[in-house]
Amino acid sequence: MPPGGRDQTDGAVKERTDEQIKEPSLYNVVLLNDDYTPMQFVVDVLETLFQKSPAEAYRVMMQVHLDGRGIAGVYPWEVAETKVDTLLTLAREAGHPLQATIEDA
Ligand code: TYC
Repeated sequence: MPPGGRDQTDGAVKERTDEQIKEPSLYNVVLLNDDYTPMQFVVDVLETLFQKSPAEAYRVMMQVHLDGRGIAGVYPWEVAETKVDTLLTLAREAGHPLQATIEDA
């Protein structure tokens, strides 16, 4: 029987007892500073794409502006990838050089 599979004991359903549920690994979406992307554009994407409040979006944008980088959000891998794809597409379409990376959380 494969791990976690069922057997045929008297028609009873056996509970899985030999495997633990694993939470998905999490990844930081990290925004990088540049000299050209307007502050308001960064605040807007933090609000719309990363569901930040206006105050939190401004705080994260200023952290990136002053420190060079900052965490926009923490997600499972495929969500983080999609967020970065969307972010880069929005930035490119608006003509801004905004960049982001994914790192282990
Ligand atoms: N440094 C940019 C400016 O002065 C603002 C900025 C903030 C750009 C955050 C990118 O990820 C960024 N207009």
